[in-house]
Amino acid sequence: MDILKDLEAIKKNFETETEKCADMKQLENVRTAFLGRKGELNNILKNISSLSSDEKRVVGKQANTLKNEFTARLSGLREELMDSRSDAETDGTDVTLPGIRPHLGAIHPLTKTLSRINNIFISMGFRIAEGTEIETEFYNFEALNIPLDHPSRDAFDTFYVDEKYLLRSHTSNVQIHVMEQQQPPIQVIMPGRVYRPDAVDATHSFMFHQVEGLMVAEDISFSDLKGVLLDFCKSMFGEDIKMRLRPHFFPFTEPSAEVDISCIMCKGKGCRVCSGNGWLEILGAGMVNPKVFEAVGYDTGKYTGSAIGIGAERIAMLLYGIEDIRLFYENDIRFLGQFA
Ligand code: 2NL
Repeated sequence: MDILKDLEAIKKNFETETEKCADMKQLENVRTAFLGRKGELNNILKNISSLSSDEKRVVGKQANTLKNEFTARLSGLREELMDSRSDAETDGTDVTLPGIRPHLGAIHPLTKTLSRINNIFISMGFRIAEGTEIETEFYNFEALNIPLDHPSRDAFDTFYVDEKYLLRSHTSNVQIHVMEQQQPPIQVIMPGRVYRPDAVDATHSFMFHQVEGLMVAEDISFSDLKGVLLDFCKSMFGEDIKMRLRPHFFPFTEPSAEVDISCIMCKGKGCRVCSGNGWLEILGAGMVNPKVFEAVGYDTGKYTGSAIGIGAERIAMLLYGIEDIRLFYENDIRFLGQFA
């Protein structure tokens, strides 16, 4: 039967052609030439109708066997070619290697703390005010009842840019500008950098961040201040925190207090963090000294106010258990990476 000889020839031909296959493109050409719709095998089967049914069975069977053989051979060849693909074809890239993780950044612990502080006050109705870090002596000292000859000025006397300007030692300068520009009621916070002539050690820095708060209206009382402080402490450190006020002196407030919370580590029992006494000092506050209102031209018979000064680094150190303030500013990736 001629047709079986033809099939035999096709098989030989297929073997020769596959032997010569060196890449995927040639392999694809061989596949279409032999197995494609217009390929060699289909060509044979086209003429099958002229055969007797016995012959049809034999030829059909043989053609099917070849089709399976060819398919198996081609897929084997495909695997071989994949494995031996040259660097030129693959671009020298080993796509099976694990990927390189991108380096993800994170928010600085101090920035996180500042946003939390800001958000707590915003939730109580405070607005944020900002000012400049370079300021005149009037806004940084005189308006805040810290006259040139007053001994408390020493603690704040800071870096002078020239005769007239200096780096602010608190963000209170912003409050003065706000009060000059608008009448009460006022409810603002001022976050920002401040500078003090402190020797640098684990808990002191010549630059740190403050959030000051100011409330002024016709009948602001000390209990209003206490309510705001307690709300802040609980939002920051947890509902079961305890708070106490100790009398203190600030030139810009009278009376003034330092605010302590029950130790967040030992819950007041006494430990290394609270030096054994169960309390942690976290901020200062008081009723605005009428001298400050006089400096901005407010009617001291009509208005009272309260003010708060928070050191952001102090809060962040307590929250995250950071024992050296200098770590905030050194940009050491081993430190910063711990807050990702
Ligand atoms: C602290 C204490 C404080 C203020 C800041 C203030 C501002 C105006 C009027 C009155 Cl305009 N007071 N600020 C009041 C009490 C304490 O800071 O230890 N800060 C780190």
